[in-house]
Amino acid sequence: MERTLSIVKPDGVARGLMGEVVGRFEKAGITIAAMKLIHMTKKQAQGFYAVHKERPFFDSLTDFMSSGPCLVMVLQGENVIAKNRELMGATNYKDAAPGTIRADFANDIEKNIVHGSDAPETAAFEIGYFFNSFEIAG
Ligand code: 3AN
Repeated sequence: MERTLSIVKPDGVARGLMGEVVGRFEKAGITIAAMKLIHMTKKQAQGFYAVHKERPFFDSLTDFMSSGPCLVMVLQGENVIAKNRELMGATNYKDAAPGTIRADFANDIEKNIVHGSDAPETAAFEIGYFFNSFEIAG
């Protein structure tokens, strides 16, 4: 059993894609153990993406992530970190496999609809960034 953090980013929420993304998780048999809408400040977005602070896109990315509400979720299940990343598709929508969320909906490398943790350590940090233990069911 594994947990991962999923985010429907501000572009996905604004475009009405929350239901679409949640539906894909449900159809894939992934358990949603927690979910809430949040609107991050710039500082909170900088803290979340601290691993990317030296990257040239950090300022723009944290502006974007604090520009509107995000749907943050804890997903749970066997191998769920990899499963979620498979459903999301590659970071660059141009490289994303057909049928993935990013291939179907993204048209920008930064505003790419969803985020998913990439390893158990990052999942633990990212889940703890948004949720306390009482907010996670299951
Ligand atoms: P992923 O979200 O697929 O794990 P990361 O962790 O490499 O990708 O990047 C975090 C986020 O930073 C991406 N989801 C995307 O929004 C943004 N990003 C990544 N690479 C670029 C880039 N070359 N230009 C602009 N934004 C980028």
